[in-house]
Amino acid sequence: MPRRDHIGGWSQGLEIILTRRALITGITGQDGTYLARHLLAAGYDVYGMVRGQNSPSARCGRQVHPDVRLVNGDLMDQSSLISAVDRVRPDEIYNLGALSYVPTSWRQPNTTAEITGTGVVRMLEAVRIVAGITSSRTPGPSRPRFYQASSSEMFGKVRETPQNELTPFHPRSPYGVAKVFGHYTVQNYRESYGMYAVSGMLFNHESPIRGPEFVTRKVSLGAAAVKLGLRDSLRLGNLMAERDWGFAGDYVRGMSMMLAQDEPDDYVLGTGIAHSVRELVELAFAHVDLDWRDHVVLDEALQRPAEVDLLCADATKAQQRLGWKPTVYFEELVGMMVDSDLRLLSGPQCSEGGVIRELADLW
Ligand code: NAP
Ligand code: G4F
Repeated sequence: MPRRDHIGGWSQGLEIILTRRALITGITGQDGTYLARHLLAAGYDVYGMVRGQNSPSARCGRQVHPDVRLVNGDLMDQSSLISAVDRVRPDEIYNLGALSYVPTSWRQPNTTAEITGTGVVRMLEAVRIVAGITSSRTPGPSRPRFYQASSSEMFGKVRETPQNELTPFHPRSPYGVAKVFGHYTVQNYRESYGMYAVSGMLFNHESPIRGPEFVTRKVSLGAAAVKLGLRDSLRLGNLMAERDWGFAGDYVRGMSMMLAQDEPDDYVLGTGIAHSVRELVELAFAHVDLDWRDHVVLDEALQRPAEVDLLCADATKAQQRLGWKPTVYFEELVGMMVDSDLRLLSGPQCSEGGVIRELADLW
């Protein structure tokens, strides 16, 4: 049943009843895909921003949901963002676009700062300018709601465990630094302009469509590839690092819950349970009846210049105020990912060799 509502403010109070409209940056990514599905099922008109001919995902042929309408825009380019927001006039904006792979951020720190950090200012400015929000702290009739994809990477070298909304930041990578900048920018626009802008401080969340460079997917693909005899080994870096891994489908539900509150605020989302990379590998290989020690090769080159040793969420605030809680935990998640990759690597795509070749380059 489509959810219908008064148009948030773009109509300047006209009593027109319209379907709510969401604009998602990062629509081609994991979270963009899950969020689009979630909002479409809730009856939203969903618009996704794509980088047009510059999009690596478009070149790789990643599909966006057919019911999502596409608009062009690049977080590096202010004018394109103003045009996109002006064209869509969204009630809700989800800024998920980022250079999100942590190791790349050391190789491209300036680009990371531009996309993952300053990109947040550009999106907020686009919304502010198109909505006609001035320096007055009294919000006008036009009050679109803005979600920023903040990250547990901001906690970095953690000052306490578990981490909550008040835990101090100590980012360990150019990516983490850029996310801290974006996070404080959202807070500042809320305080300066009365904008409805929130940050979700999300811990690692994964799925069968997670990018193959991230460790969970690298391991699920690796275990499936070894089981099917497509490879003998998997090269990995630091097995001691611990993360709080949850399921992406649960986290996009949390994003939408944050924008449904009367007042804007920031929330941590995570399962509250940390596991090591070693446990991840052990579980994934055991799932296909293999012993990881026969196949995993440690590679010094995959160690990071500065590591985040342990992340573990305290999501009490989200549980109490939003009523959010995860439905999928580590063991089920890993099994789901390995099973999906067994199907993927056994399927026709793989006889073409495309997926495996792409992975061989990454590994
Ligand atoms: P992802 O799969 O890496 O997707 C990143 C998206 O950003 C892609 O759609 C990419 O588009 C887009 N993008 C990159 N550069 C852009 C630019 N210049 N302009 C516009 N879009 C651009 O990331 P994800 O896992 O879905 O994560 C979504 C967001 O949540 C990111 O901001 C990430 O940093 C943050 N986050 C993720 C996690 C997690 O565990 N997944 C946890 C905390 C926070 P192309 O297809 O054009 O490259
Ligand atoms: O899967 P990862 O690359 O994720 P990381 O660095 O935690 O970042 C992800 O989660 C963040 C939220 O905390 C997001 F903000 C960010 O955008 C991204 O989605 O690495 C996880 C851990 C690291 O400690 C890494 O050193 O796995 C360790 N690891 C060990 N071997 C490896 C590998 N990581 C990767 N990617 N590849 C390896 O071979």
